[in-house]
Amino acid sequence: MIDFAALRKEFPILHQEVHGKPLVYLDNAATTQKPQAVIDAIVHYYGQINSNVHRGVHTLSQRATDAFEATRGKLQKLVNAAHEHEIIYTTGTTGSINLVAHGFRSLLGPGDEIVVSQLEHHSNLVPWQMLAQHTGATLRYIPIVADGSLDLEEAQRLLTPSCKLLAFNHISNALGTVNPVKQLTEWAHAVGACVVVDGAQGLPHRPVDVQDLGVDFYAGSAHKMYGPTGTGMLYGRTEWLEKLPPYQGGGEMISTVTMAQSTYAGLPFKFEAGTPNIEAVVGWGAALDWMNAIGMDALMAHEADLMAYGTERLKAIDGLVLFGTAPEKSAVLSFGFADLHPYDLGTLLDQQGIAVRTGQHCTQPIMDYYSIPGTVRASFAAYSNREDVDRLAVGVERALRMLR
Ligand code: C6P
Repeated sequence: MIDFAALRKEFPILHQEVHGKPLVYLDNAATTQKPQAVIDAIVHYYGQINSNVHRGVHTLSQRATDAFEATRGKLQKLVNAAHEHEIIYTTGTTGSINLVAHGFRSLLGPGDEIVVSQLEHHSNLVPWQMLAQHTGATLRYIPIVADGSLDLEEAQRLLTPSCKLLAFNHISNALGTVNPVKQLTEWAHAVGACVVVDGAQGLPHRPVDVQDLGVDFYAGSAHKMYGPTGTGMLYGRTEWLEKLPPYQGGGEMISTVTMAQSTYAGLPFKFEAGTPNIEAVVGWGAALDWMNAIGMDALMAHEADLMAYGTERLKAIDGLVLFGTAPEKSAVLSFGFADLHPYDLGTLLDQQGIAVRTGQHCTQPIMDYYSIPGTVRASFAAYSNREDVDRLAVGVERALRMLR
């Protein structure tokens, strides 16, 4: 049995006041806070083993390399990748998706189609627009329906032999919708398309088994799962990683370099040019250990309780509209009021020490679908509790009295 109240004490940042009120941090979909274990791992890295990786025979470099590579093994286990070399370190989900999109420049042309959903973060949309512009391929969109889930009939219609690539998220950051990854992947593979999943919100909130899901690529960010900013991963199936050309050229990604030409390193290093964000990768390893100690089942049960309680508390507020009511949702409550701008509400919540995100959440097509300027988004993590939800509900009521 996990003691979630005790676990909250491991996050030093949560124990402070903002505008004279105890902080309520409900912006976890933007980034999670870091437990002491992660902070300690980074301090230890810089205090004891800082060195460049894969480059020196000296002891510190080997220690740094071991710590750096240990995280790759943990990530392989986390997503059940068949091989460790299928985990590529990147700068984050955005970096991962751009790597794939760039690689597809040499694989697509006019007549080919890229299918993306309307539910995407701009990170899983703009790179495909750029790819379409570059190659002459056509971009098509799976629309969303009123509850914020994907129109699956339309998805099936769009998945024709012309579709060479399907990209969608595991979980929507704006609405919390959990998408049927396995089903969509099966449909895409039936027409020969490659499947790219944005797992920025999937990895922190759901178990991920890339072999069971069957996906070709799965992207994630450390900072959304209690780890540091500036690093992330791309899982890629070996066949696809071998097919894609390198993303960036530089040190580490080569096998031989002459004045005339270069040959490239094997996986995963072919995609890891330059000195990586070593301390962040090491810190991510500590975050993965921390999450493992809780276990995904306990985490999901905890967050499901907060979602049920939060939905009930918010729905009781007069005039509140909840955006995203799909049957399977995760850790996000997005809401608004017909007569109020989300920024005004967010500002008044901040005055009460409550941190939420307001606006479009980098998902403008979703906001356009609902014809709204944005939402107020409360999002949960392991350390969130019912008291946070109560403070949010009371805070919203108070803000409403001030604004109306
Ligand atoms: N969403 C949010 O507040 P990066 O910035 O590369 O770590 O992650 C980008 C990204 C991609 N896909 C999804 C589904 C995401 O949620 C995010 C990041 C944050 O919702 C910051 S915009």
